[in-house]
Amino acid sequence: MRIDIGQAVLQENAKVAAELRAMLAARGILSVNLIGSPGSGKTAILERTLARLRDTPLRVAVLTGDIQTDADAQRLSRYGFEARQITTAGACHLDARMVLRAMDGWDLDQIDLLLIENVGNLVCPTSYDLGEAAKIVVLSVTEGEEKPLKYPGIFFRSALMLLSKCDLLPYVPFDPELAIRNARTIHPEIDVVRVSAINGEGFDEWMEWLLARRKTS
Ligand SMILES: Nc1nc2c(ncn2[C@@H]2O[C@H](COP(=O)(O)OP(=O)(O)OP(=O)(O)O)[C@@H](O)[C@H]2O)c(=O)[nH]1
Ligand SMILES: [Mg+2]
Repeated sequence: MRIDIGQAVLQENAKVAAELRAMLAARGILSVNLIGSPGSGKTAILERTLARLRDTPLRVAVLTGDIQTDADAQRLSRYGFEARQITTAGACHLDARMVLRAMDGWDLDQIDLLLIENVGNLVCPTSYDLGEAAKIVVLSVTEGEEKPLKYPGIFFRSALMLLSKCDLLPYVPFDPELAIRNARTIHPEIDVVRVSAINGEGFDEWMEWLLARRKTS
């Protein structure tokens, strides 16, 4: 008998993710899962997002995944919200059980929005449902316009592409229109917001996108 371990792992993850999704839905918590290459700017986006969310009544919690170190959780805990690190000790993605475990002890009735930063990787996190309402792919302008074509899975599954580091556009040979066309070749309905965590470009639009999701989820 041939046992497909990969499939079994994904099926088990799907079960836990379904539990997680039901748990979050029962409490009206919106959860989003940010996925992108190492250094694409996920934590920087979340830092600026948390700074903006301080001006809203929303109660936010953040989970951030890395193979080693709690450096990102330290950065994210400066904004007055709960932030916890998940260190995967080698795994190139978060899974639903890691998320469930990391939430242990949180009073879910005190949370409106759960922001999850996945391990920096454009491939492995794609197949792992974390019970989120939406996956968001972060592509920075230093990575090349062809990335959506080379790594189609994550672009196909994401509701939104955050095109990050747009402040660098004058200095790098990157055509944002082509990158967006490529993303929409893979996923015609994908939303796109151009952002810069350095100068705040696009953050009004990104916050609007996020808060609109909360109303509809
Ligand atoms: N110019 C510019 N640099 C940025 C921007 N966002 C992030 N950076 C820089 O890019 C580098 C990586 O940013 P991070 O936010 O740590 O990236 P990350 O995706 O969280 O990285 P991992 O968690 O390791 O996958 C840092 O040196 C940031 O200062 C941006 O909008 N513009
Ligand atoms: Mg990070």
